[in-house]
Formats: sequence, structure tokens, C-alpha cells
Amino acid sequence: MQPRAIFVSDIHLGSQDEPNAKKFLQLLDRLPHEGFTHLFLLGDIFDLWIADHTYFAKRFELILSKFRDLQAHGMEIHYFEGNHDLDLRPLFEKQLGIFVHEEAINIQFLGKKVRIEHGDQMDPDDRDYLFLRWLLRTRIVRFLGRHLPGPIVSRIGEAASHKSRKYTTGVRQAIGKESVEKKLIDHARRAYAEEPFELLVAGHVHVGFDETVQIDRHDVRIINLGTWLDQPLAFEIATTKSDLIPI
Ligand SMILES: [Mn+2]
Repeated sequence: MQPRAIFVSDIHLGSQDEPNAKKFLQLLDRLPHEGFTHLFLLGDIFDLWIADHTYFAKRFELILSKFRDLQAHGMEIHYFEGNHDLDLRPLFEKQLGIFVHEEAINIQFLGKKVRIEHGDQMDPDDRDYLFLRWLLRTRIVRFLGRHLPGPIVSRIGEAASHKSRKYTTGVRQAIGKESVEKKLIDHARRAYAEEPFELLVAGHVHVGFDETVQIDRHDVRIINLGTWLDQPLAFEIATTKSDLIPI
């Protein structure tokens, strides 16, 4: 069977009953029948998820069991931590066998060099956030996140998550869609200098984007998955085509 991959990000699910959760479940449902072999979750799938609290596992149990179904169909799932879903290894990797990534990765898929990431590290000017990102991953904060009771973690987290979403929308409105797009391209150039790729797939900035630019005289395609809060999108890579598709 030929590999076929689908990428989604920034769904920002607050519960499993909301319309986008149903849409997401329907999408997951049809993946194995349509021959998809790989699912890439590019972060901020949930509006809040911290560590392995049963609080979150219960809240989104339908989605977790759908992930298990996909694995039973032989699909491989990768989950990139976002800034709303953190410390995923204890549950998603250790218990569910999903590959968790905290940083960008470069892979070969169908002979194409692809860089994949959530995208929250793409803006070097965003020092406050980059500090916060570091802080949230320190041992002490991870310890608290894992050991404080679920309801407390969720209350603190929901306040932070609301602020963060407002911040992302604020940035987009303050600097404009074009400046966000310029940041995407600048980031692609910097990342390319580290390790070249033909395709970059990211999320986080909440601006749907699909453009091919020239870097070092090579065509590089940059995809941003936008947010399901505006318009549900997914990106797929198959042998015949690679497309950004409305869900
Ligand atoms: Mn994000």
C-alpha cells in the first residue's frame, strides 16, 4: 500500500460535543477507508491538554478511542505539542503509542523532504512567548502539571489558554495577515538554511496559507493549516497530489 498522510492543527477543541469535534471525528472515521496511513496532529488540537490527567482523557474519551481505532487499522499517528497541548508523552506516547514531538522534525515522505512543526518557535522576536515555552517545559513546571489535581490544572490552564488564543488573534489583527505570511516565509528561509526541505507544514499562526517560494534557487512549498475556529482545513500528501483541503 502506498503511504498517504493527512495533517491537521489548531482545532482548539474545548469539548467533544461541539460541532468541530463532530467534524473531526467524522474526518478520523473515514481515514482508514480512504487509504490514509499517517495522521499528523500539528498541535493545539485541544484547547487545553496537560500531561496524563484523567480529567482530559475523560473529557475527550471519544477522540482518544478514535485514535485507538485508527491504530488498530494500522495507521501511524504523530502528535506535535502545541502551546495549548503540553507534556503529552506520559499519556499519548507511553500509553497510546502515538509518536510525540516537542520540536520540528524533518522526514522523507513519498520521496519528498518535509519539515513538520507546530510553529510556535517560528518568531524569533516573540521573546516573551519563547521564555514561556521554555518555562512550561522545565522540570518543576512539568512536575506541577503532572501532580496537581486535574481540576486545578484545568482551571489555571483554561485561563492561560484563553489568553493565548486571544494573543494569537491579536497578533494577526495587529500586524495584519500579510506580515504573518512574511513571518512564515522568513521562518522557512531560516529553517531551510539549517536543513533543506521541499515542503514545510505548520500551524499555530491561524492563517491558512499555501504558497511556493524560491529558496536557494529551489522551489519550497509552505503550508499553514490555519485554524478550525475560522475554517476547518487539512493538508494531505498522496502519490498523485498534495493538497490543502477544506473539511
Ligand atoms: Mn499554537
